[in-house]
Amino acid sequence: MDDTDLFLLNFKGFHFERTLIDVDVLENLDDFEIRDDDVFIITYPKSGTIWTQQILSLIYYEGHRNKTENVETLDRAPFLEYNIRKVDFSMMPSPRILTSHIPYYLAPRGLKNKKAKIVYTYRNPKDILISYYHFSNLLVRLQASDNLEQFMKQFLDGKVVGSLWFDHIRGWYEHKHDFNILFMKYEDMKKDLRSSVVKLCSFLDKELSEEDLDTVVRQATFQNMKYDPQANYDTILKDEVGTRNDGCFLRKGTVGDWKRHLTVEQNERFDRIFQRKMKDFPLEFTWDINEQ
Ligand code: PPS
Repeated sequence: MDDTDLFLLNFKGFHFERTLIDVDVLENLDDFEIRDDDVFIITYPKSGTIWTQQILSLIYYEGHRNKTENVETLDRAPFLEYNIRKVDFSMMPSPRILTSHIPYYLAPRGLKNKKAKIVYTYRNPKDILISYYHFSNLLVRLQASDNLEQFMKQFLDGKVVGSLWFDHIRGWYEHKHDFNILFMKYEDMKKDLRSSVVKLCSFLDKELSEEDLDTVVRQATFQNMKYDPQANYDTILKDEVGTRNDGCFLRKGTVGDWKRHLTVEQNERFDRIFQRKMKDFPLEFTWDINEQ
């Protein structure tokens, strides 16, 4: 057993965070009862999960939009496998918004029968790497790294929660016909949040007035979420999960931060692996917001 195994639990070839996972939940994932109007947010870690949770909960629930309900984003769209607040999913009112990092092959049977909708948010993997590096050093339940090189090796070996990014996105994309799934690109959301919200509404069959759309967009900006205690995870991380430093979950929220961190050699190495693994992969990635 190396240090990595203290933090990771391998279930059917996929790495989960050991201390937050309930193996019973994993054993029963296949039978998890799906409702027709469920919507799942599925992501590889650090790809824009909380952002999508926030947007979808604002689209679906007027009480969140007009702030008459005081519910944290995590509880509006709880994690299926990291059920840290022990939500009884069967008691959640419909439509339920549920969140997960699972790979396509662990998805509940009902999802494979296209019973519910899935929003899969993806992000360029170099920014994920940097975001994940900071997050791993922040959270006591993740393995800290002395430097980026050490973390990059783990990330590229899939020895992190969520396993290999390449496998996660490829798996979901190549099996997209088995699911009712929409792929949302983090960088597109960053470039034009309003259009992204409109796209989501159309997929979810939700009609919002122009005014409501404006409200969703306003409340889902990085600046708003960072200072919104319901959305920024500050209390949850510090009090319930445990942190090592004063870092924030909503750290920067930008595109292209990797340029400030990767050396030329690291970047070239990353590119070589990316070319090899993602050859012929149809989705396009945006590495820098100014490139378009
Ligand atoms: S997790 O741990 O998997 O749930 O993390 P996840 O929520 O997927 O990813 C966290 C990163 O998303 C950024 N974020 C945002 N970016 C832009 N706009 C908004 N509104 C927003 N909300 C969250 C967050 O800052 C993390 O990225 P980094 O690069 O670390 O800042």
